[in-house]
Amino acid sequence: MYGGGYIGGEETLQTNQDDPIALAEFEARIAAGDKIEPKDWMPADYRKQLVRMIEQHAHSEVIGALPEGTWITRAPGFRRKLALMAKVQDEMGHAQLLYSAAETLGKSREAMINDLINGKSKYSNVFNYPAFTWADVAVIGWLVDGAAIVNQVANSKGSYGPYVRALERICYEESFHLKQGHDNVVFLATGTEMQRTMLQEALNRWWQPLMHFFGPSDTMSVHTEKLMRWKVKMASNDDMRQQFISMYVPKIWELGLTLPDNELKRNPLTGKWAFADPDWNLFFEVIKGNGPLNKERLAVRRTAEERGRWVREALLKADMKYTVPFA
Ligand code: FAQ
Repeated sequence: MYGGGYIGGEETLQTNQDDPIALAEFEARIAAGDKIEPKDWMPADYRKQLVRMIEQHAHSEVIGALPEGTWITRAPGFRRKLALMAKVQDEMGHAQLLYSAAETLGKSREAMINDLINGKSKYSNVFNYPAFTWADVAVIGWLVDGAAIVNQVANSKGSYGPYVRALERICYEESFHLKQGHDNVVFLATGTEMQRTMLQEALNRWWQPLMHFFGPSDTMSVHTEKLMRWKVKMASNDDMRQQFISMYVPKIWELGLTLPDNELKRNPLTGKWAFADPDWNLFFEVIKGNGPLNKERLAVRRTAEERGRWVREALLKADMKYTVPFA
């Protein structure tokens, strides 16, 4: 029996939610490194936090397919087009895996999709920006995927079985995406003056959204403390940001590119990087729905949902045992 949580989008309270013995046993299992499975007892807030986080992650994969997706028809050359198509398909596959993991916690896929298109659920800030040129696609493939890997490799060691198994598989595919993004970046970085300029401009555009990607600084983060105690989140926002910077800044500089942050500097004694504090007001505006492309992104998904309705209904009438969310 579920230990309390969402059923069909409604939150239900189980009688033993406040049972201190059950909670102590649960926390002991987490501390011992056990995986929690869907039918195990769990505190209502653990369930709620997981639904929130996995659902936001799934939505990010769906919306994240859009900036690159618009470049499939314009990819320079057949091989790059094939690789990009495969990547975009993978991202949608990740969404499927993640929605399935969230469904094990009792929230229906339909309720999740509705919350996305109605603007009730969040998705990653980074996908509310335009991909003006092919260099934006290269930067997304290398650095947005690189940032996602930092986060997902950490969280794949977490406590909730269905989520960590989904993340393990996702990480394999993201590693391929990273290589295709890196290949595109190196090609442009070693190309003509015009290609290098195009790449540098894209990098300048994406740096701030990438700094925001890991979430608000630890002092502003609302959920980190509890999520880390329950091993849902395995590193804090600032630690993940620091890890990303230390992995990628040297590689970016090696290519002769610059970053729009004059404060970026590695402390040789601690190995830690100093960097300019990201503009958090801008971040909160973007995640509230006021970024450059939030409205357009949701409008695209809403249209896809409407246009695919007849397919879902036809499949249901054909007595299929599952629903097809993205026809
Ligand atoms: N964007 O208390 P915290 C990808 C919200 S997948 C939007 O620190 P938390 C693949 C947060 O929800 C990318 N909102 O939150 C790909 C909360 O608001 P709420 C997605 C954000 O959960 C690549 C509030 O701020 N990855 O890229 C963001 O402890 C290329 C307070 O924040 C995941 O979702 C943000 N960046 O830590 C696809 C991974 N950051 O809900 C296509 C799983 C924070 O209370 C192409 N998620 N907020 O209203 C996580 O690891 C965590 O949820 C964090 C945030 C680290 C994102």
